[in-house]
Amino acid sequence: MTDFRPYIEKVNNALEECFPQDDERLTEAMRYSIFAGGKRVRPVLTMLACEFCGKSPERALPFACALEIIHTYSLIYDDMPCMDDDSLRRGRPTNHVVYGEAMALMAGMGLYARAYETVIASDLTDRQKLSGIDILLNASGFNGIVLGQVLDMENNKNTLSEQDVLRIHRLKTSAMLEACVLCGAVAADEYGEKKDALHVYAENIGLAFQIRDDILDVVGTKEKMGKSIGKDKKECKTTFVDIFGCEGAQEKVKNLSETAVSAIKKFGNSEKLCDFADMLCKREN
Ligand code: GRG
Repeated sequence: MTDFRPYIEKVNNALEECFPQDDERLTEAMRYSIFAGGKRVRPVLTMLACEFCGKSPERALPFACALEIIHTYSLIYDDMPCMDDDSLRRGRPTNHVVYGEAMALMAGMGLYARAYETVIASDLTDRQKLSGIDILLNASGFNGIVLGQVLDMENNKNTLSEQDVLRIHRLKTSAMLEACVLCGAVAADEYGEKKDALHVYAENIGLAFQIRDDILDVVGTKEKMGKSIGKDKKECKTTFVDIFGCEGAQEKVKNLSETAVSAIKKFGNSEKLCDFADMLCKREN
């Protein structure tokens, strides 16, 4: 199994450069969530996609950071009282619990802007920057996680079909994972077959990742997950566990992972992405 820690270390070092410490409470609030111990799934995936396309994974670091920053911003907003109203995230009190709602709102906006500044200030080419920003805006905008969140806000009557749940998962979670591999491909100047294969891979691991999240919301522990569990049931959200049961849902995870892996396996250099898919399907947090 590939050791992903060296990738995580590179991401953390690059994120340090994006958020130098100063005396502003806003900086403290942004750093609080960025360095709260997230798994760094999205930035590592971005780097692996670039490497799969035959270029050094470090080339994709500006996009990797931008994706982790946008993801962190979405988590701060997801936890706010007007959304999921949660007090625990990444094993710590949520941003608004520590800094207050108004500051959490500002920290989120500051993070979102910083994501794009990070790309613009990088030494990527203008074409890479423009393509990457287009991908980031699509995934984080009203055709991506914002719409996914809105549909999920309305998912509170336990009445959705499998297709409805799939749509929410695609928008809320897969869109960002797809953006990761597409940005990785852009950083490697790959616009052909490998990019298409990566897209299929990410659509499938994105869904698998969210279904595993639904399962862990039922069988996981607060300590391992670092966030509240049992929320889907409490909020009457339809999930894959409701539709297929825990075992059936895990079977879906396995099938999706196999489809993801088969999309990239015909190319060389796919071992790390295969290991990554495997790790995501078996994750306990
Ligand atoms: C702020 C852009 C923006 C949109 C607002 C709140 C919101 C709309 C969207 C939230 C989307 C959301 C919370 C999706 C959940 C995806 C998910 C499975 C998150 C957990 O990801 P992990 O497990 O978390 O990678 P860590 O903490 O390890 O990074």
